[in-house]
This record gives sequence, C-alpha cells and structure tokens, in this order.
Amino acid sequence: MAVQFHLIKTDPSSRARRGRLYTRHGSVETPVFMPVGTQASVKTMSPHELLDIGVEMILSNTYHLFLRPGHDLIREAGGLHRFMAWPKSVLTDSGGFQVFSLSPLRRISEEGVTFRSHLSGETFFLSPERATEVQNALGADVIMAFDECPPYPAERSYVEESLERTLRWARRCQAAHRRPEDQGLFGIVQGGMELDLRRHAVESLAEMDFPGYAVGGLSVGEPKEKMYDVLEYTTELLPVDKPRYLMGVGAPEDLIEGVRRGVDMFDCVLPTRIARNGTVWTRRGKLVVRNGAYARDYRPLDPECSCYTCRHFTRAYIRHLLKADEILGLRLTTYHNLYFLVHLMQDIRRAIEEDRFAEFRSAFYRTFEIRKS
Ligand code: PRF
Ligand code: ZN
Repeated sequence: MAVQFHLIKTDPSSRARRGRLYTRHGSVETPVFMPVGTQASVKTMSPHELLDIGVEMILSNTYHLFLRPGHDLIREAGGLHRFMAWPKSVLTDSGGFQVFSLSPLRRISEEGVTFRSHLSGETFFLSPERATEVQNALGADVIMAFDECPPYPAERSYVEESLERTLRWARRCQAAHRRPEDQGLFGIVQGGMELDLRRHAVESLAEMDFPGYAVGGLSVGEPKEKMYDVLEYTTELLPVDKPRYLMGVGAPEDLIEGVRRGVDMFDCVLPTRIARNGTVWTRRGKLVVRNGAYARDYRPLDPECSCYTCRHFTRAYIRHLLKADEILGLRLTTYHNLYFLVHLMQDIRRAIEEDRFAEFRSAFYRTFEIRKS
C-alpha cells in the first residue's frame, strides 16, 4: 500500500484528529502543514533548512514541472525526491487548478484542458490520463486527481456540470494510475458552495475508494464563514479512516478552524509569499517588518519564537535587508513564517493529544489579532 493513515485519536470537544500518514519516505504526523515548492524548490529554502524547521512533507506542482523542466527529465534524474534532494514525503497537485489560475488561455472539454503556457505561449494539453502519467513520472508519494475548481461565485448549473465532469475524471485518473503500490492517489471533492453537490461528490468519490480525500474549491474568494460552513458539512461526510486534505488553505486561523472541522493536511503559498513581501506572523498577529515603524526596533520578529531568525536577528536588521534587496532578508522571513506554522501544528497536535484543543484555540485567539489585509 502506497500510503497508509492511522488515526491515533479524536478530540472529545471538537472534530479535531491526531493521526499519522505513512509513505515510502517516512511518517508524517498529522494534522500537518505542507510548505509549497512549486518548481521543485520551496522558494529561498534549502532542504537542510526545511528539515531543521521540522517539515515532514512538501507540495509541488505538476503544471509547472510539466512545462519546465519536463517530467521526462525529472524521471531520468531519478524522480522528484532525488532531483531536488528532498528525503521526506512529497505530494504533487495535479495541474488542473494551476491551469485555471495561471494559463492565459484555456479551453475545457470532456477530454481535458487545452491551455497556453504562461512561460512560452505554446499550446499544451492536460487530461486525467496525462496528469496522472506526469505525476507517475515525477514520483511523489501522494498524487492528486485531475479536477476543475469552479470560480466563485458560479451558477449552480455550471458547478453541477463541472462536478460531474470532475467525478468522471477521477475515475479516469484511477484507471490511468500505474504506480498504486508506491503512490497514493487522492480524490478531490468539488461542488462549489452547494451543499447537496458536496454530498454527491463525497458519496461518489467514497465509492471509488481512494486512499485519501481532498476538499478543493474552497478559499476561492468566498467569505470565510462560508468556507468554514461548506468545509464542516463536507468533512462530516468523509470516511473517518482516510486522511482529509484542505487544498490551498494556510492562514494560522484557517489551520485552527480546519483542524477543528476534522482536516488532517493543509498546504498554502501564504507563509512563503507574504514573507517575501516583508510580512511575518507572530503570536500577536501579522507584522509588516518592512514598515518604517521597525527601523530602530531591536527586538526579534516574534519575541516568543525560538527559530534561527528570531534567536539571532532584529526587526531593524531584517527591515534593512529587505529595503536593500538583500536575498538574506527573504530567507530569514521565510524561515520564520514556515517555523511559525510548522510549530503551530506541533502545538495543535499536542493539544489534541492532551484533550485541550478547545482551550488551545481560545488561547490562540486571545493573543492573535486578525486584521483584514
Ligand atoms: N483543486 C486542486 N488544487 C487546488 C485547489 C483545487 O480546488 C485549490 C482550491 N483552494 C487549491 N489548490 N487540484
Ligand atoms: Zn521566528
């Protein structure tokens, strides 16, 4: 079996779960946050640094690696793990979502998606079979079904039509999968904000018996309360013995709300992307270290953080690096943000183990200020 999931315990006061995912590249403690390495690199971080932070699994993208350097090259190099010298687990997203968010021109049919590369302008085609073949060549431990994520808002009739196609595509991915013994193929629940369609998606995918299930189509511009409601409804219906993965969600408060609703895995570009804009998370909320207010602030980014960045450098120094376009500035903020999320998940896991997740959540909100950005 490619991936196995063990549910260790469930929190008595919420739907939070403590588990462990086993892959060919080791075990992953869940709930887990997976940093994003879109182009076979977590921007600015070496594998050594990721290991030092405590990262156990990363995400990479089929869309980008298919276009450059190409999956044949990565297979020839010995697969994605060896190519990028990452010894732990990897998950690849299937490309459907990236085609829709990045490609300047795309046409969708029953067969698949024709699109223009955002790099060269050349025309390419991805289908369930093609996306699965590419992911088989890349060799990630977990691979994703090829899906369509409808925009928000969308007409119910479109969401319905799109979901039926995504469900047919899920079956085609399963049929095309050539490495079920060492790669786990996860199904993706779509259905927009329509609860009955979400139920239909879960029931259809559960029948296909995937080793894990992702909740897609959320965090696409809908209000947070709506996302939480649709997520809660969806996770309630998913098989309890399989891992649940909430795609593309990673703000600290969303990790807590996702875990509370039974999510085991998350990924998001947010920590690494905002870090490169000079924004970091602290126990008190967001801090824009690029701001003039920190020019003479000789405290660490987060005085309560014990990461390498916070043990050695001041806000004033990091601000200077960012203003002077020194690469080290990007590296130090990225390191801190990833450490912050990875350790938030460690704290969440311990709280679940000790039956105090509800208290942990309340304590988090007492100090973490959420502002509209
Ligand atoms: N589908 C896929 N990847 C995704 C999403 C999705 O719906 C999302 C939505 N938040 C992020 N990444 N395949
Ligand atoms: Zn820190």
